[in-house]
Amino acid sequence: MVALIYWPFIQGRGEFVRLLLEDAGAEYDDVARRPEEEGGGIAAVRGHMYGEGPGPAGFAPPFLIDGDVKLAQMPAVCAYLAPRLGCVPDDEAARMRALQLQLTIADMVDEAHDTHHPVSTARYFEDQKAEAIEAARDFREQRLPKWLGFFERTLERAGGDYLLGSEPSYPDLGLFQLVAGLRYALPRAAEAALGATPRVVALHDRVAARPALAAYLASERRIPFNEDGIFRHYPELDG
Ligand SMILES: N[C@@H](CCC(=O)N[C@@H](CS)C(=O)NCC(=O)O)C(=O)O
Repeated sequence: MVALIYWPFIQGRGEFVRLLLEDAGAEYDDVARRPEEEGGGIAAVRGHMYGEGPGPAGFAPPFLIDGDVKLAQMPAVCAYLAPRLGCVPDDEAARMRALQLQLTIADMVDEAHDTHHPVSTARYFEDQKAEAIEAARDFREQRLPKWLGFFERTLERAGGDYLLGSEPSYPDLGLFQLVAGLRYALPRAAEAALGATPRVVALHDRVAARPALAAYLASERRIPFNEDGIFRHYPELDG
């Protein structure tokens, strides 16, 4: 059984890995969600940031442990798991294309995060609120439609129901999570932008309806969005 090590109180970047595992019905140990006295909690994440576990440490969670293998960086973790879980086609070009799309999703995740932390991740939102209001305006007016437009065109060109064509793969789960997160963080701006990207909305709904994911999303394993994560709802940033 693989182990996921990620902050236990947010969806964050760990959620992209959880979605993959949950969709495949895989058993996994979500280590930090165990109580601290059972090896979980924040202490588990800190331990793995500073050298615990097999192999060299990655810089920041999510971390995946599979036997002797320890990996960090969300897209790399997903690319490692996907062939093992049957969530990416076999041929190399399709696998690299899936990774390309997941890296693009990760880039957009960074930008969404930086709307509330445009100056520094090391400072509180309240200490960079004026800059955040400005950054969020540019994100809402320019970047959000541009990013979603890219995924809309990708779906159109793919000619099927999914980003790679007729078969679902892990970036589809990632795009679902992006839409869910944006709707939570910036409900007005997200609905306005999504109005122009019907294929992205349909993809979100198709992924949400996958039986294993629907069960996961309704379960207590799905941590609710909150103001500690990547997608934070601060009304002043939504225009
Ligand atoms: N590019 C990395 C980013 C990892 C990352 O920034 N993790 C955050 C949580 S989502 C963290 O714990 N950062 C700790 C730090 O930067 O000190 C990825 O995609 O996994």
